[in-house]
Amino acid sequence: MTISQALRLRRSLLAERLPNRPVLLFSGRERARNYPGNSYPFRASSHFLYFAGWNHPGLTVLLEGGRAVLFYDFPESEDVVWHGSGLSEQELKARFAFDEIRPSSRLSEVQGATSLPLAEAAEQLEVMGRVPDLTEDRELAEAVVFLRLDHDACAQQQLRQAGRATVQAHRAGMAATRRGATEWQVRAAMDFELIQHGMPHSYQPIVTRDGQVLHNNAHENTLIDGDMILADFGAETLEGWAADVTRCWPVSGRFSQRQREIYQVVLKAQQEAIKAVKPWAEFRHIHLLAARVLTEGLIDLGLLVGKPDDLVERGAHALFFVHGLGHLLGLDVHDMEDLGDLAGYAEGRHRSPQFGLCYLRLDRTLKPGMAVTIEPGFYWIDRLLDDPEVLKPFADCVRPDVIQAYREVKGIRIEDDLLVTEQGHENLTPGLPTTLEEVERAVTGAVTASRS
Ligand SMILES: [Mn+2]
Repeated sequence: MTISQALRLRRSLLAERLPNRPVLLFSGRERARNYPGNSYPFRASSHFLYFAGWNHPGLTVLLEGGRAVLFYDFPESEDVVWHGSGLSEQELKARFAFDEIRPSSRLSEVQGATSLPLAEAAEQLEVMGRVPDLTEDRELAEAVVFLRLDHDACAQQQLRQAGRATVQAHRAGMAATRRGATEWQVRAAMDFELIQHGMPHSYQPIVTRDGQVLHNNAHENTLIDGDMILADFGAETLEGWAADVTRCWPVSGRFSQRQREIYQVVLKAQQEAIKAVKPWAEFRHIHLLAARVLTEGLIDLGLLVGKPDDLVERGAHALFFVHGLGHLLGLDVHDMEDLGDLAGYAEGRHRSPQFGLCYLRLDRTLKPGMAVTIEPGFYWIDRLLDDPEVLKPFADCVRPDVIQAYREVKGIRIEDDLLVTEQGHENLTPGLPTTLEEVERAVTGAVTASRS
């Protein structure tokens, strides 16, 4: 399925769900870096990309009855001097299946259109000097969520592409890791792979020895023996589809005993969770399954004491596994999170107030065509584990003396991307070192032959 076929299909499916309702979608504006002539790299709104395909700023598309009208001003001669003439009308129509292209001045003729609840929409229209009758539309948002949850053949291809480039980047990061290198140097080796694929990141990379800081985007540290890299790093294809993968590996090429123990526990939780990914499974149950497997492992190691089910119900595991098991994946790395929990939570379901569970981003029944991440983790977060007030409610089930011995583990997360299929699931990020032995071999270089 080509991109233009996919775009036509998506537009007609939207028209089927919302007949007689014209919809305006906006690509968004370039963001100035202090002054307009120097902008941040542009990335169009994902809803726009899904239906219009063209990653270009300042665009509006009108979807009506399955047709797509692009509002676009072809560059004037001064623009051509600086930026080139860009795609011609014929090229735009052929590549993105636009039925018609109108100058943006004709946007004012659009009557009674709705759009998604995006601040971006109002802002872009204001810049164009024209605000048509535009209302926020919950039914439209629900229809878009319905369609974007179910990845078509074109989207699946894109997700696989993003996955493949991401796997190569992680392998390159493992191979480039050595004592005395900086985190930046490891990241550079990973970036090199993406750039070779012509792909940007799908989110700000995490490549750090301090994986216990959950969203740590700094790379200044010099690596020493005993450190472990946590890399949460994903590619985005040219059409905008994301991968999201995390691996951890030891700088020395050998995990320490404590790292090894915890890594095995997290890996088992991940593997059990992946096995449970299939149509009609409840993602919340898979999250709780992973929490239970992790808790059993921590009981075996002596960090926790008690019955696994009781501990999970009380949220004791969340002292270490603070976040949710995963999230939707698609054009956004947390797909459609711009719509709040409308995509992540099925109708009538809401976030739990409990610490840990409140960070679960997905509570839906899995269906074929959905893509999700599976990413359990263990974190030694001193703000939590050194605080007697935090530990107090768990005084009967945590062993502070044993916990202290695992401080050196810092953060371990193992994350893969899964497509739900009729038969169960497809791993979109296969072939990445995952077991302790595979990871150690990849760091020490014994795995280079399999990269060709
Ligand atoms: Mn993720």
